[in-house]
Amino acid sequence: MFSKENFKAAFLHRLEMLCGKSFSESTKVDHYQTLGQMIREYVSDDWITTNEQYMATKGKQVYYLSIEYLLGKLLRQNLINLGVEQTVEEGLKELGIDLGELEEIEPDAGLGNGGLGRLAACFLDSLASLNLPGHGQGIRYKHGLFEQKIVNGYQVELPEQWLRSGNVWEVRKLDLAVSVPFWGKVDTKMENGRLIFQHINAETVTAVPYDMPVVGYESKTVNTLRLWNAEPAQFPVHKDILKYKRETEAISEFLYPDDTHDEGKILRLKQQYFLVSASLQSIVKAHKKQYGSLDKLHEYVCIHINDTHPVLAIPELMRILLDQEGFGWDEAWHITQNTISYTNHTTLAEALEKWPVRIFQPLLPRIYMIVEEINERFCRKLWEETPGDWTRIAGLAIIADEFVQMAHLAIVGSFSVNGVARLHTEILKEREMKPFFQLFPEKFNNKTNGIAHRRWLLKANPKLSALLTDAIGPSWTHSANELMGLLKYQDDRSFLEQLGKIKAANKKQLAEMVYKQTGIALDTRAIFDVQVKRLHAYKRQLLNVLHIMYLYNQIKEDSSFQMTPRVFIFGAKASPGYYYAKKIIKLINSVAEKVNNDPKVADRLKVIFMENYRVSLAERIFPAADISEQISTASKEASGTGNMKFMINGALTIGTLDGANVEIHERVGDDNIFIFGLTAEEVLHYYRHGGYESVGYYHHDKRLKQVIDQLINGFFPGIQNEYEPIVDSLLEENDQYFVLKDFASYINTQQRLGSCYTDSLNWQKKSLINIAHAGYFSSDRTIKEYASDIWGIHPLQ
Ligand code: 26Q
Repeated sequence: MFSKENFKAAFLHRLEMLCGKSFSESTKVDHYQTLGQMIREYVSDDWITTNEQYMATKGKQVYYLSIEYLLGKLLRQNLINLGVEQTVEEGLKELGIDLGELEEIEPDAGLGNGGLGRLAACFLDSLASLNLPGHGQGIRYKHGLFEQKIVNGYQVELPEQWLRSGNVWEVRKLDLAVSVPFWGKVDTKMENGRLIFQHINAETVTAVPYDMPVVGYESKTVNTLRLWNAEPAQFPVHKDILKYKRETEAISEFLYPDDTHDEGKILRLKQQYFLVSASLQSIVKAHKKQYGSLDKLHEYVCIHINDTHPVLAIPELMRILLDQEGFGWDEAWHITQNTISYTNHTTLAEALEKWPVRIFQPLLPRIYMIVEEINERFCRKLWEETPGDWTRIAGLAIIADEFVQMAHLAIVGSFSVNGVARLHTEILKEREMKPFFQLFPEKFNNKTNGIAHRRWLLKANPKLSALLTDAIGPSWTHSANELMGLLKYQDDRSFLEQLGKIKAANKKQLAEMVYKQTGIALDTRAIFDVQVKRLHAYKRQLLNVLHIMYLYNQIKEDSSFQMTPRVFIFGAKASPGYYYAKKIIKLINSVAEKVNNDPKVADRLKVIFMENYRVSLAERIFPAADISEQISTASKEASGTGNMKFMINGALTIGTLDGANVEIHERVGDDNIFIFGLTAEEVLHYYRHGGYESVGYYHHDKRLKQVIDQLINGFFPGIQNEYEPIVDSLLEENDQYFVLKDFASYINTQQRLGSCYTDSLNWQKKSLINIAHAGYFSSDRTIKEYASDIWGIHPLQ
């Protein structure tokens, strides 16, 4: 069927057709484009068939709405999922082409900031691989998350350009374009005794879908990721055409590079409504074409909103049902509430979205009216329950103090609200969303996050994957739980040694890359201790840095000090406007410079900051890690998913009992993870009682006093006031994230971990136990839970 010889002939033929050159004149870029086209063509039959089957079987389908998809590269993953990786790799090799080099040409699709966007990408993989009818909808940002350069230790942001040479995976579908209205006003009139609402004088934007195939792993299913592009309408009615064109195109120009702070920028709200309105129009159109009306929409369609960013799906669906389809309020509300489900990804107050009415109302006048009506009916209900209790009602209201509370709208307008790890869901129910939980206990549920193990293990770590398949057979690629079969090797010396050799080989590969980029040579016998994630105060990269400074001081001052050699690796982007996060990046680089240039510590310490952390870099880092740093202030990290990617690659976690770390700990047991620090309950207790006295810790712990003083006493050559804000955050502002409080516990645990590492066989056993238990954290498990408990969708046979 798909033989190597056929592939080679087809490839050469296609190359000539596409590039109009002979093979000898062609470039790597030509080869990449050619291969990409071939794959897309190879997929297209199954893509069409999948859609036809969804139509024919009339099963329920889910649409996942997300403002972010952090896809990374697609070439090799698609080849793997289609089961042709080996044939293609060998065929290309015979033509003198290295598949690895073609992979380098593909830019990362970086349409997301971090965890939330990557989760959406992992979910798409699992949906298709499980033959589930689930599609994604998002925005086709012209520029994904900024590219990070480090200049003189500081982060500098450059615009990302993933579409520069086109995108081989997408199909533009102009015939499916829809228009999205902004501004203008709402006109009311009576028609046949009914009040009719019309949005007039609107400025409309054309939303053009670009569809990307989502190929299931060794399955015939090809689902769709639909990304919307904003374009000027064909016949704009606008005074200033250039201004209109500029403003229109701006909607899908940039991804907002912030993963927490809700800045309340109008363009962000435009993006959200643009995504929602275009998606709903296309969903409704398809549904009506098949079923004629929307009265049973909720029986055939589920619309899932990834955080509150697409929450306008609720009033938008109401608008369609009321204004276009002529439903009465109660029926429209019934359909809407039973169609929408919602995931919360945070409890950080500053990340909870709220929009000022003065921005919302003029931009989306009809949508605002509907939100007002939803709010009024909801508040009336509250009033009937507790008449006169205005404090309660104001606390729950969707619109209060001239702000629209997006999370409140999401909870009231959906049938399911879920958190992303057990602890996170409990905190939502018991604290952050407690009054809502009391109102709607049946809506709340937990869905612990997961990762696409076929990307983060099978693709990212081919050596380990081959060993696993040798040991337990290939079925783990479909059913990650099969990894438990590894446990029978936990005392098999030769197996553990092989595991160790693979880790060493992966570390060597990473070290080579680091050497090429920085000229710094790493000792691969050292512990590779890694913290890669967005930079945020609550994630406490600072705690990690202070520990490194402490180690440095010990080596310098105490000639008898013993430690296992360490390489500390960081990767992190800071939101461009996040002053404090940028300071921490500079600090990491200052520490790196100090440490890496001091011959006295050279045999024991190295610090590496890897520029431009992104999906494709992550795929090289996780397989090479010995230690996974998951050290957020307990209660702050909703789940974390990097923790799972490290675990499945055999790294051991040092972490707090936060997010999904709690569930990792529960599975691997005390002996196979390094837990330290305050618990979530303790942290929340301190917050309720006004925090703790950080200054006392500074004065009473010499080690701590020394490293904090070094931030401002000239320890870093040529740097004077740079780190004053960090010191202030720890002492003047009373250390909101408990860095000082957890310091002693952290360094003790690090010390214990270091000794533990020297018993290599025992370490490999712990590593094996982690890999074996990581199967639970496959997004296949997560998606099966969403499918059965929330969405009510079933696999295609
Ligand atoms: C909101 C309004 C305006 C501008 C930006 C935003 C915005 C954008 C992105 C707010 C939040 C995000 C992303 C949040 C995120 O990534 N959260 C992470 O989600 C992961 C998947 O559930 C969890 O594992 C992490 O714990 C959580 O931090």
